[in-house]
Amino acid sequence: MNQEAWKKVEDAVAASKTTTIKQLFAADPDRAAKYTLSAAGWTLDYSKNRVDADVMKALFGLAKAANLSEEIEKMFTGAKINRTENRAVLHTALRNCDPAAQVFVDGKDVMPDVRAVLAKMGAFADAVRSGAHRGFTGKRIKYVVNIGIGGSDLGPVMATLALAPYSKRSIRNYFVSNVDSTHLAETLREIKADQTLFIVASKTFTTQETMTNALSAREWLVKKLGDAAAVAKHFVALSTNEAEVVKFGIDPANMFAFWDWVGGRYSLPSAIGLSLMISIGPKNFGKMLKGYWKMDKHFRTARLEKNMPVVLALLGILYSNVYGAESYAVLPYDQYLSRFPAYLQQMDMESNGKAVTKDGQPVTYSTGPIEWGEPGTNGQHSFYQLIHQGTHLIPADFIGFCKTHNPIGDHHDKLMANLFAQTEALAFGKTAEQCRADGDPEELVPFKTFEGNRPTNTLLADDLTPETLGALVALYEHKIFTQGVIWNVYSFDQWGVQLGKVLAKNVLKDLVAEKADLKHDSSTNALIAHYRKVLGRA
Ligand code: G6Q
Repeated sequence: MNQEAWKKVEDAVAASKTTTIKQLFAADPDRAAKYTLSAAGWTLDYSKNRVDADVMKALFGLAKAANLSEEIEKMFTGAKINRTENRAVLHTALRNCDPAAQVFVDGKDVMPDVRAVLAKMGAFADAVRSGAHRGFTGKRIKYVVNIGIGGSDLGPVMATLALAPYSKRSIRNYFVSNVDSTHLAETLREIKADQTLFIVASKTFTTQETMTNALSAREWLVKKLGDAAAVAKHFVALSTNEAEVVKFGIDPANMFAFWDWVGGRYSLPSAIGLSLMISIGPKNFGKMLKGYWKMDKHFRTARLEKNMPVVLALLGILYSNVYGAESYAVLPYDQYLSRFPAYLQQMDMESNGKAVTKDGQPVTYSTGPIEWGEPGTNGQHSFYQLIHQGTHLIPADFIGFCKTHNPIGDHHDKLMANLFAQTEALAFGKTAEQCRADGDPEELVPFKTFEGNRPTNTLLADDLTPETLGALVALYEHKIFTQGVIWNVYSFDQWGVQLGKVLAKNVLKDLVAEKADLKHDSSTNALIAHYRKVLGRA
């Protein structure tokens, strides 16, 4: 981080640190309006944060000192900003809805390929939905099973749940990710082979978990249908690796491509979204892309002070690096977004969970925060206690929609009342005097007092649609990008994930070897030996 700009942030915070959120509101009746932004169907109210004009100015200075605007341009125009893998970072090209747009990587415009794959996905999704594409025995497809993990799973799972109101209910979506055979077995119990489409989603097509699940699924299908030729009608692949797809036995005609400049955790708007597209249809998928695109354009063109992803990023940096917050909570007040926190967890923690700067030096400040959350109001009956009265500072993003897809009685008013009331209570707390005025006995006052001054952001949209979902995902993608730029880390590699892939292979050899020759540490050796003994291996 730029030292001079950082010092200004620290100075601005020091000057206002003792002022509480409550005092900030009391001092400025227009505060809510001043600290509210709109973009791509979303409104962000960030007034319930520990910031004043000076702190925000210093934070924007930090972004400017990191040349954020130039870095944004580099990403959008295909520069190889993922230097440790020597790749461009162009998930924004996947949802560039401008029919005349050109985006170049190594002198080649990638947009024609992007449009061609989208058209191929659309035609296939329509064929599955209409019944034009049928199974080997002539039956319609009723079950779609996405086999993938990490970036090839979490996005489609999250979005398929989120957009269930737009789904074709006669087609049921399943997602198998874990190499634990239970995940596959329990799914196979629910489906019928002659009505199932398996989508093998893997950028590399070499990931152990996915390949193991895909091979077992294929074996099951061939056994059930009694003919290996059935695979052609029941398996498609989403990948960048045609050679491996062919090796697996899937015809390239049934492969939907994407490219090395699409990171796994940013791949939902690529071919990886095929299961979602089959569920909600190409038209709705297109609307989701449009939502992403709107937020992309906002991020690229809005000045920093009015830029929603930038503001969210800077607030996150304030709490991580000045106030020492180690985590932040994302709390969607919408059941359809139940997997959104898990999806964001990967996006954020895999992107900025880095301890080395772009110059290869150890960072001297904390980077990627721990992200976690659950849908409201469930969380209120569990971990909110700690957010209100615990010793950790946990900034939180509250996400809600003014309208519901399921209007029943006054449920939605109650849901939203909870959202608004929580941010109010977190910011303003409850004083000892208020407790006494409420008649609390003196000995209980310390326990029933709420300090308040807990920061929150509130994100509101009219309703949860493909468009607002796309914009929401893009908002967090760009927030994370911005933080990576300011922390000066590479946000688009994931060597920790690669390490896991290699280590498991080494241990597997020792688990299954005829005779064990264990060369790990004493703990790992003992665990492997115990496992082998239980299974009767020498
Ligand atoms: C995402 C990560 C990782 C990846 C999975 C699956 O950014 O790289 O989560 O998506 O390891 O990889 P494949 O798609 O190659 O199977």
